[in-house]
Amino acid sequence: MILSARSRAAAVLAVAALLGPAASQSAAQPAPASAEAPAAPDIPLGNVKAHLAQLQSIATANGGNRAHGRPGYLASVDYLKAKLDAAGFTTSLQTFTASGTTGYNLIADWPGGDPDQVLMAGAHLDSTASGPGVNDNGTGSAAVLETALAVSRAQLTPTKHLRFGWWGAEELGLLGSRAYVGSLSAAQRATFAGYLNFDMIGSPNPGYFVYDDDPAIEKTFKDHYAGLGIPTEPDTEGDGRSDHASFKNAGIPVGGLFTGAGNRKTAAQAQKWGGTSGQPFDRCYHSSCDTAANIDDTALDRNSDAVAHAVWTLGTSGSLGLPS
Ligand code: DPN
Ligand code: CA
Ligand code: ZN
Repeated sequence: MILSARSRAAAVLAVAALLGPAASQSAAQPAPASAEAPAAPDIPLGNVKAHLAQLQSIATANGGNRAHGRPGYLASVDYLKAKLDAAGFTTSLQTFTASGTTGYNLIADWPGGDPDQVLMAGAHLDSTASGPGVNDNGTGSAAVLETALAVSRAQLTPTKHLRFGWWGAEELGLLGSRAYVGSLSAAQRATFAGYLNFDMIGSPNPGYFVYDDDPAIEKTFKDHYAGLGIPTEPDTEGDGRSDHASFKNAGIPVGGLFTGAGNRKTAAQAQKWGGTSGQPFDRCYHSSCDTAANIDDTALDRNSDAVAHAVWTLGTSGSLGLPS
């Protein structure tokens, strides 16, 4: 039987009540290490939006964008790195060259976990040169950051080794993630249990798309949404078009979430998700109006919680696969 942490606590109390005071002390002992995973936290939307406000300010102060090779990109890296360093992560900057300019990936490792089972969550941090890129991809970047900070707040002791990554130059063709995966030896690649990608997860006319890729990862997201009564669809618009492709090409299991880009929401999708049929999921995709106003808060909140759910569920399960 699978119980949530809350219902497990209730069950322990109920058993203790039946057995009386003598038994209640042993029933309250800490659960053995083999017990089910700890429940994921509810990621505070306000924290995620505060990161988006900072990324918007960085773009505004740097010519309106956070693109590869522009000052707004490195300022974005600096903002995230300071938060992660303060939270106890081991961070590193990986450099690569793209379009004759230095690019940067930010990598943050949470100490502990099995080094031969790495679970990585990532997002591209660069915008296009056309705008601030708050939905694409401030949202994925902020949700992954806030999940990492939640790991620190919980002082999580996962079974897997947790790594978080923010990629440069995705908008030039997945170049940062390709450089990262290319820098790994075959032995290092073999340590990856999975890579979770988040690119555009707060689109203003949102859909709820789950990458139809590694079945165990996909199931983790779909079960989460099914439990909330929110219908999902496989991602057809974004398939292979973001940084997960770099990992998949190396044989690493991948999954992720997406709320839609330039494609238009159908009538059937508007029926199940609300919003406006016949209009793009993100009418500001790759344009100057992809600002802090270009966000659906409910989608961003739900997807941020789903990021944390997947990191907790997959990161604290006992094997390469899912808990049964
Ligand atoms: N690759 C994304 C971009 O940054 O433009 C667009 C995209 C993201 C498409 C996710 C599909 C899925
Ligand atoms: Ca939340
Ligand atoms: Zn993107």
